Amino acid sequence: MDSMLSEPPGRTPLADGAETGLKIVVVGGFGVGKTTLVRSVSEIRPLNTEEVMTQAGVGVDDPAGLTTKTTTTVAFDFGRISLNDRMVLYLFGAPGQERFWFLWDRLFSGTLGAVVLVDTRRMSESWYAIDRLEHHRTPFVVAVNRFDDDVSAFSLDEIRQALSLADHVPLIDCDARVRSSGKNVLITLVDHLYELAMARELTP
Ligand SMILES: Nc1nc2c(ncn2[C@@H]2O[C@H](COP(=O)(O)OP(=O)(O)OP(=O)(O)O)[C@@H](O)[C@H]2O)c(=O)[nH]1
Ligand SMILES: [Mg+2]
Repeated sequence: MDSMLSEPPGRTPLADGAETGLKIVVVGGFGVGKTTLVRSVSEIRPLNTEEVMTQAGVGVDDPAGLTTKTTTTVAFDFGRISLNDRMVLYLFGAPGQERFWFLWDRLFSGTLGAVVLVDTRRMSESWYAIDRLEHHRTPFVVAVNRFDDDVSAFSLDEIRQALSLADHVPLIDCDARVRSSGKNVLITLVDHLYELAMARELTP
């Protein structure tokens, strides 16, 4: 994570009035920036289970052109962010590599909503995440993590089509390294969850 771009996590205590805790998962393919997002928004020192990728992983860990990536998540990331005095999100970042995908279904248990992170250079990496969330009927938003060396410049409409996303699924740009941008993704998800809850209430 680029420390210039996000504030270091402090030891913010949980607000006394915090009464609503929501479990949120951050999913997506290998190296799309899930750990980076959890780290940049978390107000506590995040738990990361990063392991260095070594020669032993050649042919198994596919960095797919991610030349600066040296570690990978082998279990999950955990962080916390208070959206306001009452609402706290508990963030779980999933491991991106296929050999750890068996952990996802457990991670989804009790989850209220999810963020699917997408790297437009490797969009197909996100299909599995979307498929699993739809299977679990977990509401989600899709956030496009724009990398500096990404020259593809796909528009959000093109990305929506490529991922076959329904119109009601929120799709936004973000920079996973920037706290305010990550927070905006989470607020978009909470707004979406709220709208879905309201629509359910209005349905006779
Ligand atoms: N330039 C740029 N680099 C980024 C961005 N987001 C993440 N990175 C870098 O990309 C690499 C991958 O980020 P991670 O957060 O480890 O990705 P991940 O999705 O958790 O990866 P796995 O857990 O291994 O699947 C790291 O070196 C980050 O510093 C971004 O928006 N722009
Ligand atoms: Mg990770």
